[in-house]
Amino acid sequence: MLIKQNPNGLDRPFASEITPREVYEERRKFIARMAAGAAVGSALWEMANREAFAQGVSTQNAAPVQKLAAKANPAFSTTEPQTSLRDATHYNNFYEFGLDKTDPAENAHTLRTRPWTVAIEGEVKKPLRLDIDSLTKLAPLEERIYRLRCVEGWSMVIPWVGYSLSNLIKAVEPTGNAKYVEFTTLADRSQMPGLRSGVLDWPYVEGLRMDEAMHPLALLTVGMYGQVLPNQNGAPVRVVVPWKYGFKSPKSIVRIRFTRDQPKTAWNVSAPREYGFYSNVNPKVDHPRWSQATERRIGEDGFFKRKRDTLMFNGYNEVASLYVGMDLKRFF
Ligand SMILES: Nc1nc2c(c(=O)[nH]1)N[C@H]1C(S)=C(S)[C@@H](COP(=O)(O)O)O[C@H]1N2
Ligand SMILES: [Mo]
Repeated sequence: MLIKQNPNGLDRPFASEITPREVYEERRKFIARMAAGAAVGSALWEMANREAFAQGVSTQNAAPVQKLAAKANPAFSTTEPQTSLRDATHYNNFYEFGLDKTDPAENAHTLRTRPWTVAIEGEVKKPLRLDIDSLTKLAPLEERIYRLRCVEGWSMVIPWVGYSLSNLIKAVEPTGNAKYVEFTTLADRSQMPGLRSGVLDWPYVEGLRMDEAMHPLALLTVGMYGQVLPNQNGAPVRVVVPWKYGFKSPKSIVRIRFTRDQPKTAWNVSAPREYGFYSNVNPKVDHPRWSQATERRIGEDGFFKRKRDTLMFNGYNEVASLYVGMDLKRFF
């Protein structure tokens, strides 16, 4: 998120050279603290691994892989080659587990995804508190292969599992005052070592305008690659909004609130000049510190591989009607 693209034109950025100083310092503090806890942590981790071995499950992740059946939805899917599961689960942004791309895969095993309750409240006639199983069963699960583009200038193609967020919205019957939807994600220091970093005001909050949230492409997501979501990808429930930058897809959601006023979103609060409320993918509106015209597809990063052109709305032109008459340079 805060990492600038490599100014020397090579594909791979060198974090120490290009990371803003405050982030770099936060990261060093974080690493130092992690190292201090490592002696205890690694002993525990080894015990957990031994237990996992005994039970015959993967040692990569504390949780065994759980399959999740879903019907393919080709009408909502790209036919572009998919990013490998390995890349999609080892190159992540989930700052609650650290600032480096490999931190979530290493650290997110401490996230407890059960029991898990999501509160749906605010300007609604029928507020709901749903446990993760009821939430998963609220509508038939679909597999949708979406492009997701990070504001940092890389993208992936991932087969997500979930259903249109609109199903959940209709179930709670929003009042006429509901103009926006706010998503609040888990912020628990006992599970999330990254909360010690002051890089964002926790909890991580995101938001959408009602018509954006109602758009059928907006996906309430509980799985990927035919499995329940791995912790580092936002278990047990996240939202994926494929026409917006990746940070508009909040992970590990605990509250969905309907509001009259535009929600205060974490990235917008931290750097309002850099991250707007809308944050639609737009190759013509550069980030103040780098161009947004092109992107690197994860997995295609060879020395000779050309970058791809970034597409307006990440190629999801069907959402253009939501923004008719809006100056997208102003509402970035
Ligand atoms: N709670 C939470 N959600 C988050 C983030 C985060 O740091 N915390 N990072 C965002 C960013 S910047 C991106 S690009 C995507 C990355 O999703 P992925 O790791 O599943 O590809 O998650 C988004 N959702
Ligand atoms: Mo991102």
